[in-house]
Amino acid sequence: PDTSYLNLVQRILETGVKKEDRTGTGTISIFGHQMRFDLSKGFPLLTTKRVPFKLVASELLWFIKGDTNIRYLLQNNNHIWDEWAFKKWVESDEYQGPDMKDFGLRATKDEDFAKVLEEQMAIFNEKVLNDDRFASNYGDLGPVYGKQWRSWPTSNGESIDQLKKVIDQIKHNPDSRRLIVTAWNPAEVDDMALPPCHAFFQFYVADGKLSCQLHQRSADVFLGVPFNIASYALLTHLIAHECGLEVGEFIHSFGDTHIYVNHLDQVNEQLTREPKDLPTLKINSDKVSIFDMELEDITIENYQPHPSIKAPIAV
Ligand code: THF
Repeated sequence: PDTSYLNLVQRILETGVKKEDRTGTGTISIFGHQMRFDLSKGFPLLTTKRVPFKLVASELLWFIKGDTNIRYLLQNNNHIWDEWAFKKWVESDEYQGPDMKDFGLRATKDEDFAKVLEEQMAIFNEKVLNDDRFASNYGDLGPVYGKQWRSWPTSNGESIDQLKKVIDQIKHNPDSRRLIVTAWNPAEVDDMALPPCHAFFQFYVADGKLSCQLHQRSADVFLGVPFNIASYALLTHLIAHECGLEVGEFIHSFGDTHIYVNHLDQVNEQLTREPKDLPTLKINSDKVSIFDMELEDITIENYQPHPSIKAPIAV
């Protein structure tokens, strides 16, 4: 069940190199890795710590909608993108509050500052939720995943709905070797709050089964990767459901694969835990199109993981 994930963690601890990074936190890193998950054998949600599946699902539905504004996430009590919107806000001319330079790193080292940050983020979130003008100016992360998946801009002013097209191709041209969606748009990377980490994915249909392979350029193995595995497994299930296919494999390929140095106690704790049976995914069979799916249509059953393990996110 969690074995391939725990093997990845082990491999980084044993062979990784110490490497500084953009966030100033420091990582242990390897370059290049691949994991395979047979989706017919259970849903790959880690069992050696609790992964909040509702947050995975609401983030994926947000991508599928083509949304790039965190307001939808906040409405669903999902805070995994808050820091990146907040960063754009505190770097803007309109922000007049206390100095927030390097807030992510400072909050892990200074408790008083962490309180001030928490207050400022609460004020920010409240405004994104309730003030339309503020939300459209500062709740938006720029042309991130949702925009590239659903409306990649072309040079003649039109746009390409990559997700709709790929589903259409899976239905009508399943042997195609071009079943691709890319979020990595070189022309727009500089306008994004964060350039895409899970950047490029491809589908494959054989024996009535749908498989998906992702290339992830940068992977935060403790906090991000458990979400990323579950997110693409869910996407593969949803598309297979719409196309009348069974699920095959999810293949997760990585570039810079790292453990932040302030997650080392957490991964060592996790390595001592015995994996449990995988849960199963249930999709509301009254709905067909992934574009009609809502949070309550997607549920996870028989999930009895070990307790969650907290860790600070690097910004
Ligand atoms: N930045 C970094 N440093 N790591 C990432 O994994 C990451 N992402 C997204 C964007 N930037 C990133 C955001 N995804 C959590 C999980 C996924 C995230 C961001 C944060 C997280 O903190 N998870 C907690 C639970 C959080 C909660 O309950 O609110 C956990 O314990 O799993 C990767 O795409």
